Amino acid sequence: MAILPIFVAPAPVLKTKCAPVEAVTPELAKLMDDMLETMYDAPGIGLAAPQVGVSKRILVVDVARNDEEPRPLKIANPEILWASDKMATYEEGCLSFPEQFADVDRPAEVKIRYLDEHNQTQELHADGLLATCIQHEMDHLEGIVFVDHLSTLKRGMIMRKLKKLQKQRAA
Ligand code: GNR
Ligand code: NI
Repeated sequence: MAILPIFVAPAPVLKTKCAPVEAVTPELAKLMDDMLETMYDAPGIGLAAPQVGVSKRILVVDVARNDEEPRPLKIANPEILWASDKMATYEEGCLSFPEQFADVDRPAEVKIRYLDEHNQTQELHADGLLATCIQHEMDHLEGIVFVDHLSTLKRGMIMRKLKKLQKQRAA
């Protein structure tokens, strides 16, 4: 396994729509493992392939708390089959926007279909933080990031703070 570098906004790869995978090959299953290791190291609860510079429809998620057994999900080519009318608001962060947080509204529950690490079709009904995280990761596959859900004003504030932080880090 390997820890991969995470791309930070405004990297163009974060704005690029990802291509479906033809099949989850052993090489792509290894990428999923590397993404999980990268996510746990960060630490984060989800990671999408474009965040490690790969424009493919692949993501990993694990919303288990530290006091719980890990529950890694390895997902390729996800599709939303159903989304609840009921919405939920979470304070979101993103590993590509270090130290930036904002409330985002999304459907509270979703049902998805995807290919797992064995190239098998799976379906999953998600609610709570898992539903939010899966939707955040699926946005990344479309080149959409959480600040795209905010007002122009809030997005501008976050982009300025991020720029300042990057400048400090470089110095
Ligand atoms: O680690 C992460 N935390 C998080 C918190 C609330 C809603 C979404 C997320 S995903 C984020 C990791 C990340 O950037 N995934 O793309
Ligand atoms: Ni993110």
